[in-house]
Amino acid sequence: MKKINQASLSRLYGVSVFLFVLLGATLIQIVSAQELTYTFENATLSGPKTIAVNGFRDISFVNNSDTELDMSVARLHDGATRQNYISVDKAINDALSAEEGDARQPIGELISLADAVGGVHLASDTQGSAYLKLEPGRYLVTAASGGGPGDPYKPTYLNVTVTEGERAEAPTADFSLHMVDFHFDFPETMRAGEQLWEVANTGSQPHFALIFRLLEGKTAEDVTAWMTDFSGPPPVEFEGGAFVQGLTSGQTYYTPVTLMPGTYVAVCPLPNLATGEPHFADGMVSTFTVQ
Ligand SMILES: [Cu+2]
Repeated sequence: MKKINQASLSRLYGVSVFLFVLLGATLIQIVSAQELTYTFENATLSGPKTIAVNGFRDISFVNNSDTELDMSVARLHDGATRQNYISVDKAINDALSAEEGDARQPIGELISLADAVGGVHLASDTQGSAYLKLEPGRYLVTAASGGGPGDPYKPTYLNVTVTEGERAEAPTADFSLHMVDFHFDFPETMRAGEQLWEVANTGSQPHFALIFRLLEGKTAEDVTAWMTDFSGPPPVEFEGGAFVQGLTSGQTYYTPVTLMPGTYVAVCPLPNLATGEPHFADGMVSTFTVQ
């Protein structure tokens, strides 16, 4: 039997320390490589296709294009396919941009296929972030431009799988917004500057919020009248507004929002699944002051 002397022992020890350090460095790299960024560039959406996490994760979204973009995330239900989701997503946007379109049926189908868990709305060549709740399952990230009247909806989709990973806790929010059927619970006065909002859809229908700064002398009624056909000059200032992404029932996400002093109005224009009337006609319109 070969005799192990002091020198070979210490060499062995040196090698194991080296391997241990190398392993540690690799593990640290894997963990920090889980910085999640989805980028839309050259008509292509790219980003991590597998994520190991369970809970609220901070996700960055980058729009390296010359158009406004919605980047959103949906969790597919068991049995729902990418193709099901894509055709329903197209049907909703076709209906929303048509003159007399009725998006109620495809919205109902979407609810049965997937949970809308949040996202960001980005101007051209900008980036943003949001904390989204990710649990093991199959997801689709969508980057979409257009969608209004005379502006074709152009979506790009990316399949993402979330596997069981470290439990991620929710961040601490500065403000909590609840969207219900059919109301927003904004206080009368909000603080100017950047805040992290927790947004929860505690209603039964999908909701989102367009948040506009009112032009001097304009009212919420002017906004809802303008939004029925978008004719005439807008009663709002687009700069300094905010966009709360669509969430299906029971979903919560966290979004940074920066408001400047002024009077704001929040509206949800999605159709009431029972009547077809916009949610703002049923009361989903709030005015608040930012100072
Ligand atoms: Cu709504």
